[in-house]
Amino acid sequence: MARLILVGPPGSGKGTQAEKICQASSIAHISTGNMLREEIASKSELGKKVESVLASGKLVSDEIVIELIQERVKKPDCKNGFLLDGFPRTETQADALDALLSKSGIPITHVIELQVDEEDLVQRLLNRAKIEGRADDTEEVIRKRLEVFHAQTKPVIDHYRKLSGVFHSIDGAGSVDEVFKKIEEKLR
Ligand code: B4P
Repeated sequence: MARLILVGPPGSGKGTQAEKICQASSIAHISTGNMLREEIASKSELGKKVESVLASGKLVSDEIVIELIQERVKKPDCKNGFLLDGFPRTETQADALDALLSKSGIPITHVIELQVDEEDLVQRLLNRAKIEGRADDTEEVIRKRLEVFHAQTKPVIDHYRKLSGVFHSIDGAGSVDEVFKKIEEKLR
């Protein structure tokens, strides 16, 4: 049973690859970004609270995101395995995940890192802005998200890097299918 974490900077292809992986292996796709955007779209209390945070490129509080994950992994579709996309993003979130998984005796099987040149990341997200118009895909906010990634998420990835046999770093340049092929090889 696969339990994956997909890590990388904004625009590295996490959401894109997560959908392909989950479809191919019938595991649940857990994207904290999507969950937060759904809350915003439904105008829930939580959505109202986090809308300006997402639009600014900063991170939503650990407390909110950890609670979302704790509830989400209990759902029946996670029984066959799951892929975490965009979580954990801080050391506090990583500690909470460790505690949650060790309590349930279900260790992570793979951590996949996607590496992409920084200017390519900005270009990808600016291209997406033209198609989807996401509030956080302006150049100023994209740069802020990259800054937040380096300050808060990079240390989390460096922590997982030490897990030999579990951690795999993948070159995220190239077409979506080329990158997916490289991930599939690691998952085999
Ligand atoms: P996310 O939704 O996780 O946004 P993201 O990091 O930009 O990744 P996304 O999955 O959307 O993009 P992808 O790289 O696939 O987070 C958004 C916000 O939510 C955060 O800033 C934060 O405020 C909040 N949040 C989420 N999780 C949180 C947490 N745990 N704690 C606190 N706050 C949290 O794709 C980008 C673009 O590149 C797409 O247009 C795609 O088509 C393109 N692309 C992908 N692969 C490509 C390729 N190989 N070649 C060319 N283009 C490619």
